[in-house]
Amino acid sequence: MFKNAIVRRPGANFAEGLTTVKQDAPIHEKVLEQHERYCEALRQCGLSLMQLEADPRYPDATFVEDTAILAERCAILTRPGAISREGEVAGIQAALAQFYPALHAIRPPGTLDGGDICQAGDHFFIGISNRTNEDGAQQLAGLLAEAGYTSSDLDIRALKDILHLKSGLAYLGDKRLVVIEALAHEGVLRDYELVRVAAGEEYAANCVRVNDSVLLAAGYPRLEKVVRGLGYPVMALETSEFQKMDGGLSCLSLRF
Ligand code: CIR
Repeated sequence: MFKNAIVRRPGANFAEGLTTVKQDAPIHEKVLEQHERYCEALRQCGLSLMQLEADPRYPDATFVEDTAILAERCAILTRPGAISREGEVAGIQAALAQFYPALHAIRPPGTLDGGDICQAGDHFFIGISNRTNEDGAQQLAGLLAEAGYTSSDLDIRALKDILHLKSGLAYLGDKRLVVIEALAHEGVLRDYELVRVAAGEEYAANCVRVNDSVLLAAGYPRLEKVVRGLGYPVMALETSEFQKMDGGLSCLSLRF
């Protein structure tokens, strides 16, 4: 069960963040509205929210998930793989200090984005991507092992359509993973029940189980039906403006 979440308001320069999506720029009013709905959904799931102010130095800073790995038995500050995002970690460190007495950190030359880390109970999948390098993955595996967690790596560098591992993989609980077809054949996933995302709905794979509910991007009816059919209450949320910046639902909060 999660009790808390940290979010950061999107700044006025949100549209200046990194993106590979060739679409119109996000509309600021809609960004704020979608972010507010997201915060409301987390509250409805029973979480207490720490809402950090926008930080204009870092247009991507609303994607707080990338800055830390939070588990019951350990907390680790990351070292984001994009240089423009490195400075985001200091602000999160300050926010986390009141919740975690000890914070570990990924050190150079390691890089690691939280979006590449998928926790499945006591096991963690670590994506090696254009943001998370092998050194960062190894450091994380070591820190997790010290805290009694196991982990396995998944190399996603050849998958051009996803930025982070969690762009294509989510843990629903109950030994069940939501997965895009391109990852479904990975050996390390073989002990799990796989909920495969239909072609054309890949973006929705980045869903988030929060306590009893699943937050799902709105507009992906096939996955929504399957997840509801498995018995999870679904909260469908508009994400169009975050999608324009390569972001999804999980990136917008740190839940713990
Ligand atoms: C970036 O490229 O870093 C941001 N524009 C999007 C980060 C999305 N984060 C995530 O999937 N965890």
